[in-house]
Amino acid sequence: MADGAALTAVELHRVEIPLVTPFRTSFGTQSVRTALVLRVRTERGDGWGECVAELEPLYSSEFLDAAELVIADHLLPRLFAAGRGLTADALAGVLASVKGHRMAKAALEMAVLDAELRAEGVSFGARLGAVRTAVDCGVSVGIPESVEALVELVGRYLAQGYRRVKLKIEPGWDLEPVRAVRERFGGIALQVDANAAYTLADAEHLRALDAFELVLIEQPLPEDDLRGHAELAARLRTPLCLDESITSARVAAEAISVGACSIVNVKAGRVGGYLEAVRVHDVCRAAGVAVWCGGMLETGLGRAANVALAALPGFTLPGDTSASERYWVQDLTDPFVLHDGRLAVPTGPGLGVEPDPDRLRAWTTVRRSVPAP
Ligand code: SMG
Ligand code: MG
Repeated sequence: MADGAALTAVELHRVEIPLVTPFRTSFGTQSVRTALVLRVRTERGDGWGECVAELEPLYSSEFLDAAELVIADHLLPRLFAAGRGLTADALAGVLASVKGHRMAKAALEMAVLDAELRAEGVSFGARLGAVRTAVDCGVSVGIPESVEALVELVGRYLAQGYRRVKLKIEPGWDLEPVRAVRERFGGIALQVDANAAYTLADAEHLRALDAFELVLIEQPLPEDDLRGHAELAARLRTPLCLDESITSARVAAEAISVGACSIVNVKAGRVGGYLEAVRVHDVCRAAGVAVWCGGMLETGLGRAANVALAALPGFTLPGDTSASERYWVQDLTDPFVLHDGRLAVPTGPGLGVEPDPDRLRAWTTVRRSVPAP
């Protein structure tokens, strides 16, 4: 097998970018996004990737320092050893002996895929199977200090054109904020995300959310509790959606078959890459389960890939694919701008966007380059 372009070096840039508003979820608050940007250098040109692991292992077990270490010490040696056998399609197989670390693997796959597509002159959207030129966008709203502040914030996002609003909830911040937003804004598309903050003992309490005609409730229970989600789903009228639990297309198929969810949030980092994300989409579509594209506060790099993914036919609900200005004063790439509640799918080769070299340099706190041996 010699149809790939061998890697000659990989650069790891740890980047810190301040968020325009702090983002609070049930597991913590972020005011600055620390991202790991990868640049792969290959015989046929460069490619960019972004690792969505968070600074601390609070969303999932992965975290940035671990991702950096596993990439440098365990994943790159395997990619270098693959030589010209390394294609984006082959990458997951090359790394399969390393267990877990899906966000780290996904970032490498994204960069290798980007290099490949740039060399071929093909866009991410075309490669993944996009059928739309623009995607409907929602916005994910963190937990602010008060219900009044929340209503104010939601009003601002709706005025900007977002087509759906997602509220973060946790015990003690659920019925009241949801009621306030529903009463103030009428029949908007509204959904909630609990980031696994509840247990099955809260089933009756969560059932009170049925009164608000939500699009869905996202990940109310722990990541490994498919059975609990199935029991809860049977007791609620509101559709259950899984995020953290869905770590592969196989798990998606299992979750659907046991009745643990009827909608799936697709995040490429969480499932090990954009190619597996497409397989999650395929499994769900075949089962008649709607999917939407999740978000991990990506820079324009990850956003470009997410928007391309969200243009696949099964992505029938608006995603957490918000415009650059929802997150940053300035994005790492040219900004993604909302038009009529939609973002345009990039059409250029690969991701169709690149980091601005000056901003990348200015915002990088640690940079290291790992050359091929
Ligand atoms: O990228 O707009 C975004 C954030 C979307 O709410 C969002 N993501 O559980 O779905 C989720 C969270 C995980 C990241 S919180 C830092
Ligand atoms: Mg979520």
